Amino acid sequence: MAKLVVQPFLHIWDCGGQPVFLEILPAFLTPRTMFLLLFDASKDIKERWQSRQNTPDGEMLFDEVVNESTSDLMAKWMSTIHSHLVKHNKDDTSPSLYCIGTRGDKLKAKWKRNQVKKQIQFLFEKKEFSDLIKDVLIIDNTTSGRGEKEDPSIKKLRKAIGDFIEKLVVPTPVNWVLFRKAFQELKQNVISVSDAIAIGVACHIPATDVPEVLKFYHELGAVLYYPQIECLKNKVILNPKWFVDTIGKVFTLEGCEEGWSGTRRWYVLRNNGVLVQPLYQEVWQSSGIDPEEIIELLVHFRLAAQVQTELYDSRFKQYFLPAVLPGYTGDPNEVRPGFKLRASPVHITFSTGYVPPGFFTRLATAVATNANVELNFESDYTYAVPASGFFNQLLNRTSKVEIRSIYRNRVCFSYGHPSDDFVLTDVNKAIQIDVLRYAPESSHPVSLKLVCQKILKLLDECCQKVEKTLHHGHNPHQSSRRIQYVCQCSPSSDIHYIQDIGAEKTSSDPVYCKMERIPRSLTIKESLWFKEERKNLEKETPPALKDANNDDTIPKTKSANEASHSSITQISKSKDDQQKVLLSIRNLAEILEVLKDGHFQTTKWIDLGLHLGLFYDDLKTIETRYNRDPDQCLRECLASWLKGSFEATWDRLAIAVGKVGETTAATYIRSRKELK
Ligand SMILES: Nc1nc2c(ncn2[C@@H]2O[C@H](COP(=O)(O)OP(=O)(O)OP(=O)(O)O)[C@@H](O)[C@H]2O)c(=O)[nH]1
Ligand SMILES: [Zn+2]
Repeated sequence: MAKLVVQPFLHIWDCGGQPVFLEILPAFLTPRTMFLLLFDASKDIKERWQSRQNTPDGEMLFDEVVNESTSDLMAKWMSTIHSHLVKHNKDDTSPSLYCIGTRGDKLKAKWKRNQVKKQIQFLFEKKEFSDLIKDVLIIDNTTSGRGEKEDPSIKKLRKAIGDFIEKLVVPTPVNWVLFRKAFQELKQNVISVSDAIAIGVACHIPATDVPEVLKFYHELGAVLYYPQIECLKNKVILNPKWFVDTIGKVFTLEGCEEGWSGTRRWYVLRNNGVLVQPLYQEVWQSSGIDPEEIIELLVHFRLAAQVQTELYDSRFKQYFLPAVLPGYTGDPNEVRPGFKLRASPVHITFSTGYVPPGFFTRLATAVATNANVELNFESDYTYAVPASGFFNQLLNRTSKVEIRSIYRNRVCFSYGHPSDDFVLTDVNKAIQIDVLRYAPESSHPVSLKLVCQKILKLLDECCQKVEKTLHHGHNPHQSSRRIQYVCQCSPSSDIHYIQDIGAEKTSSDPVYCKMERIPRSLTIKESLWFKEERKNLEKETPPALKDANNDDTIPKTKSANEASHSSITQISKSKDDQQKVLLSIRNLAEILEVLKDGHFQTTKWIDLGLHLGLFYDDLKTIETRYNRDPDQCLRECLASWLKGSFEATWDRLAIAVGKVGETTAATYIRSRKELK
């Protein structure tokens, strides 16, 4: 082995808080990074965040106001960084994220600073990413570098950075260091892999080792090297910052300054998120990389998807780049009027509590490439609202509000032929799915029910693709993402979900929610997401229930709600009592005893937890906390289940126990609790 020398690396990425960076940056993060999340401590962190640009001559340009507060954005970044570190299995490293509130001088009173600090701490307390955050510092930059007068928090931060740089030092073979020095001397942005090999050989690195060395430097963020991307596999990007800036030209407003602003192609990009070939060829022609190769990279990271629209001359290629669009700040439930049938909203939720940054636009591009799907620009419409202002209201004036159908965080698609509308909206805590039919149900060859179910399947496939992209091919655990059905039990209540329901339910199964623990039938809008009752089960169903089901599953023409509500009481009465008894934490000892008597293998506790509906990440937390002791872990897992918002019954437990392969134990539970 060649002699090792220590080589310090320090690259600083200074990226704006603009939401578009949340989209681009995850593709370029490397694992050995210290993160400083900056926010303006003098502002209310619950207020909607507004993008601000400081021009060189000290002016401030105000950009879009987004639908997220500073605290939402901070939490999103924390969870992105967390998942970024997890995928690289960096659990051996100490946490390396600091939240830094600037303009501390505006908060004169100490209690005010502490209050802001507490608010930020509250964002990560008890979250799976809480261990990552080392400190929250409120700093006064105006004292920076002023010796004695300098804010002690700045000193603290400086020391933390210094310590981190020490740790960053990587023992590297001397010839590898030489190799990189040669790159730096070149002062070029990109070179070919064959040139890199020649340089490597000159530094006594065997030609066959060069790709490994390139990967090493890629991991450190010193170069970009993508052997897995066809068009870029023969290139080494020596200046990553330059590359990200080049790509960013179409994402930021920079292009406007360069004189393309008046053109149709620029308009189509700004307004519809469609990047046409003549535009990207022009923007990137002098970059030193073939524009087609840059586009392929964007496609690889799912920032772009090739589409066909009528917006531009069809001889040229077109790509959909939702990340360039402005954000939608209106009501997520607002849709184009005139629909005949609308499914209840469904949410895709995540165990972090937030939609992971970069997820939504990638989901949109993944969906846009599906053969049954088209971007739906046609559903742009205007509607009249009462105008604001005293005189306008006095004169009963209205003003027109233009609703566009495609935004960075809301995309309307058409699905199938004749088409239905299918809208995805990023509502921060979840991705909302709406499906609407504008044609009468009777005139359509495919039922909306079938369309809804196909859309769920399509979305699941697309989400998996996005997860792969965001995790660089590492497969994250499935259970961090879930489908939740928005409960329609009462129109006035806050958004909440139907509990304990999965795709395997049929539209005639009774459901519950946190507001209404008494089982009820699904409404027509909700039932669109579920299959019809399986026919072979019918003979086992008690007569009263069967009648109710028949009422509910036949396509209805009138008043679905009335029909379903009248059947609630019948269902709850007809069910076996023991089967429906809800278990609470008081039953924990008994459950443990029954499982023990049934010889349940405690080592299977994680799988059991998953089948009971617990989140994988929560189970992992239990595992670490209880040192992998199966008995303790099982007890905690069951306790979480009993305390959580699940419909905990002996029946559910027996089903889950059976699903993990413990069929004897499952039978034992059933016989002991006299279940069917
Ligand atoms: N009073 C006060 N002003 C500050 C403090 N920190 C930064 N500023 C001022 O805030 C303005 C913006 O600072 P920048 O460092 O450019 O902020 P930024 O968020 O990186 O902005 P971009 O570079 O445009 O993304 C500058 O005029 C700074 O002098 C502080 O602690 N107190
Ligand atoms: Zn409800």
